[in-house]
Amino acid sequence: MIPDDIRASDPELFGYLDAELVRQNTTLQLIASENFTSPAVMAATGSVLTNKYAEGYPGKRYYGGNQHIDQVEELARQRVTSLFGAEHANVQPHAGANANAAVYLALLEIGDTVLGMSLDHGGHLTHGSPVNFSGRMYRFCSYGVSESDERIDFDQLRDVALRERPKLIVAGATAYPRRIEVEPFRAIADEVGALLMFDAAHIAGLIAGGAHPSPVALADVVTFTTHKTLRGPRGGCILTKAEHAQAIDKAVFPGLQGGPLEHVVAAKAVAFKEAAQPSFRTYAAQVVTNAQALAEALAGEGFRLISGGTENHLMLVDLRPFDAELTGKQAQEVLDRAGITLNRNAIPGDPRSPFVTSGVRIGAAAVTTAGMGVPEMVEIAHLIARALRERDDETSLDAVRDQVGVLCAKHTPYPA
Ligand code: DSN
Repeated sequence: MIPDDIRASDPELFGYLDAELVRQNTTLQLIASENFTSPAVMAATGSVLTNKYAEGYPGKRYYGGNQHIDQVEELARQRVTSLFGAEHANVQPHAGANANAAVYLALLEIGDTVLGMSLDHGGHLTHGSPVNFSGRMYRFCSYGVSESDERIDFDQLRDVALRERPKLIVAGATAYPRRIEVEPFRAIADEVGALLMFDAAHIAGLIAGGAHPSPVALADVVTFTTHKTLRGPRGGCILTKAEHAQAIDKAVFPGLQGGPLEHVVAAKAVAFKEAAQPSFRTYAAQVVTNAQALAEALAGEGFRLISGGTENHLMLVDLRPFDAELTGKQAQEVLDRAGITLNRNAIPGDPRSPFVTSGVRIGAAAVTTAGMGVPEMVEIAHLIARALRERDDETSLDAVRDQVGVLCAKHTPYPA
């Protein structure tokens, strides 16, 4: 993918990029927040737009020479508002964390109370973790999943909201395998007079593709990343009601960020167009079908699925019924050796530390992009189980890695 003359100009650096391409093409990518972008998205990301400063917004820039940049950013805004049926969009956040920070900056004062999902039940660092700016600058309280069904506990959420009277409620998660309906969040927010932000980072592609319900009509603000199920470049985006548009734009720039990454904004525009195609609806539905097939096959191998399964692109796997001694950390390391990439993840009520964990998180978005379907999901479950069961036997791990190679050779994301 890298032209020979460019590779020759810096063999050391481009050698690493070549090696990463081989890794992505020949091993299984099951990290739930990753995907494979199209060559068009990568072409925009690697374009001349990386050279341009464009602080401000279309028509209101602090630098000259932005006539084409304005067209690019306006196109991105139009495409994303049309894709999600939103009143206003800010496409400049460099990442999901920046998008969330900008919303807090726009809607809150330092020290205001916010209610978000706790990190150890599937929330995100920016939903109030004490080690994150969110938990240090705002008074976060949290809700989680219920012990009985491991789904969001709306009774608890309402109790906490009534007691703490948050100014903002944050819906959304990074490790939650069920659909998140916006209606109960809206009802509780209205009851306590709170604003509602929906962090759709993980499921934006499922929403765009019609596989999940959209929170856009009922949430005051929706944030998301463009590189997970939405399959665009790494970056963030904010959709908002018109009444918050000015505050959100001011919070992103000049409040939080300097010059926007317009090459990434261009790549976002490409991804928004791709996500509006009928084929993306087929993709989003297949992601959910594949995740469910993988979850079912893993259950058949003796793993326990948090909440009993999945309704989105990811699953959280409790390793303990499969092998009480096996930690998430060990599983991640063993599977890496076998060519299967995923991440350890705390499960609700995990007795082990977040660095060790009793679970792993698995996503189907990237392997679905690579063209895999239900039969491959069943095979992947067998390969995961075999690698973990026979983890002390290097010959077995080599055999699994060979089978992974065969699978990836049939479904290569970036063929030569
Ligand atoms: N790091 C992302 C994830 O893996 O879910 C969230 O920011």
